[in-house]
Amino acid sequence: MPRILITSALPYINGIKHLGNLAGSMLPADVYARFKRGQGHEVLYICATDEHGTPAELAAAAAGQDVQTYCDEQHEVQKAAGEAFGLSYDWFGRSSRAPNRRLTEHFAKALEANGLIEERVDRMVYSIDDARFLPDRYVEGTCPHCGHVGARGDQCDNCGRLLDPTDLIAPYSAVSGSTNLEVRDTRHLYLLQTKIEDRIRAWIESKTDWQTLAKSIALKHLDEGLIDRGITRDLKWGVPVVGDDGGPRPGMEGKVFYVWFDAPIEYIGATEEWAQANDGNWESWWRLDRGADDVRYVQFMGKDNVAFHTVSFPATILGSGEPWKTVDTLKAFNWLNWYGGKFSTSQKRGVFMDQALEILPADYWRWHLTAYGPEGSDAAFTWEQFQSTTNKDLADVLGNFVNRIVKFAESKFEGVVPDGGEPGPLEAKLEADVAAGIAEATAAFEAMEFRKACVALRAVWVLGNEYLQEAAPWTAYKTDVERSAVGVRTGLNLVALFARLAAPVMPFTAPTIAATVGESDLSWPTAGEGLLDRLPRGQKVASAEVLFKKIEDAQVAEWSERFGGAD
Ligand code: B3M
Ligand code: ZN
Repeated sequence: MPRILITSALPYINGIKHLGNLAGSMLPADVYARFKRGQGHEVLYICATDEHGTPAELAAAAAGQDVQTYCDEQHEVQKAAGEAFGLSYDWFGRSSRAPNRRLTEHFAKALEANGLIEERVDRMVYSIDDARFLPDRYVEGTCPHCGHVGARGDQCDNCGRLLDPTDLIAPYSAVSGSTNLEVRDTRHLYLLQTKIEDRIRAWIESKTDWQTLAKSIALKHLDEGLIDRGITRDLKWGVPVVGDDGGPRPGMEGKVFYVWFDAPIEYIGATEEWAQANDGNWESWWRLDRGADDVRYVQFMGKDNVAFHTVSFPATILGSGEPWKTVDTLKAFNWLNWYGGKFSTSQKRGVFMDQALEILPADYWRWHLTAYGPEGSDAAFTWEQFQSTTNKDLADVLGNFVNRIVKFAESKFEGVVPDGGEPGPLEAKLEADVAAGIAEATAAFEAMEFRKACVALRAVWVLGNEYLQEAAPWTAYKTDVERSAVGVRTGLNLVALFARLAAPVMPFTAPTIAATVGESDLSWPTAGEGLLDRLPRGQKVASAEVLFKKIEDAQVAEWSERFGGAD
């Protein structure tokens, strides 16, 4: 059984994430981690806050705080939000911690030793009014490729192209809005991606099992032709560029590594943080020469992050010439939109992670965002759809089934799993159908096709409802108590099974469901376990309070008012 290493794109430190960020990386990574743990795999799920660079500096300035204080606070905020959503990170680190600094310096040295780093004098945008260089997001303007207004200096949000600040048309300072800019010379380190383009392409082409989204983005960037990239910036906040003596590298005083150079290295750095705190061995997860060859490494991210993970980070890792573990499967997600448009903090459009939990428990969101997430294409969140899926899938199909059968066992079978009676053809058919449904859900989770997996889960829940409809233990009870006992016993066993099936997506509710039939096993089920007759006869059952409350129209109206809706 391989060990499974999972990372989700590291959320920027600049404020709490919205549901789109959650749906496109952290949540599916968590569902997959839980699924794999449920199968008995050893799993290490790593995430961290991405704390360096212009986004952090700009957000701290806007909050009127120094960057360190801002990052300290925001890290705690994001960590707490993740926990509240049940994101089962084995470690949630910080890219500003010591292991990442050490590793970033290490990779830069290894790349330089391999002739892949060069000092160049670069022409950078300088703001006369702000008296500073304006790297990356410090400058905004019009995208030269698609004409999008408000493109940032590092990347266009509209067409996804990576940009250089000097590419922008009609640039202005994001600090002051000033257009009093000029281009000045400044010295920087360049990563010579052109020299390893062929190796990166060969590596990408070897990924024959990747889904189209990730692979096509990677190949598009390679086909456009790689350029050598500046990996340092004129900023104060970040990993300083040091020389051989450990002091500032001559000519590079006051410069730091580019945030996208050190951020992916934090996947490794955070694993080292985890190891330090847990007496673990981080190298056994990351170094092929230290036992990592049984590791399967899966990355989760939104599509805007794919280029950095299929070109820039591999350039660092492969270019080091050292035996690092590289990603085996990259699972990319499209956008979750808010109705027709984007989530927007300033325009009060969309729900952020902390607000979501103020209005409903995590599992409602987790189910909706997994079952109807932006997987094969962009998806739109609407309150109306959220209401409908919650009420149907969770309240009517799953919750209702559990309550109905457990309550009946309480009222007619003394609150225990009844003995007596023999399963017949109805149960045999159910067993076969359920086994097929589990196989389908398992295959979909294995393939990281989450929407499909949820369709399969729901289909199994529906089978349960159909079975109860046909077996009708409440009717049978009047004439044939043994027959009724079989129906109830089978139904209670289905409850235990449904809890196990729900566990990866709904980790808060699954234990409650299991507990109604006296169980706590939430491992992932396999057919052939005698799934419909596993509960000890006589085991106590007890109904829970309503598992899922229906969302009322009045709530939809209230939330649309507060967070934005159809208009
Ligand atoms: N922080 C971008 C983002 O939050 C970036 C991901 C880093 S992954 C190493 O979308
Ligand atoms: Zn563009």
